[in-house]
Amino acid sequence: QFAKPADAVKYRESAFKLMATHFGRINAMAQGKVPFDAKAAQANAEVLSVIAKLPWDAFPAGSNVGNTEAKPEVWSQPDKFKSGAQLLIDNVAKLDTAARAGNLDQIKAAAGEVGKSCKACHETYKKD
Ligand code: ASC
Repeated sequence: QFAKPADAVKYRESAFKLMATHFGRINAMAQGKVPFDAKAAQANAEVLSVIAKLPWDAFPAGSNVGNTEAKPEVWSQPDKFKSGAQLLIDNVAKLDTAARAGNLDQIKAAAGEVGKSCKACHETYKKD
């Protein structure tokens, strides 16, 4: 799928970067830092739902290379890593549902859970 291990690193970093961008826009509304815009929340959640599925196939064996921020635990605890990824995907789906409904209270709750999913994996699988 990737010609070189470094291509996988670049791909997953790009996906995480986009995830942070689109989640950040929703989270700013959820946290009251910018005014709630239902249409923008919905558009960003739709994109986020797709992006949240992308990074996980970009951790092939042998791609713990270069200046990757991934810890070796990604490859030594693959089942736990996968279930953490799935939890994020599920929580993002709930955020998408809340955003489609245009319900800010639901968006706040769901965004909180998404943030927790990000953080939980970072603690184990990402270098600081
Ligand atoms: C974000 C972002 C993360 C997570 C994390 C949650 O918006 O860029 O990496 O949330 O900070 O704790």
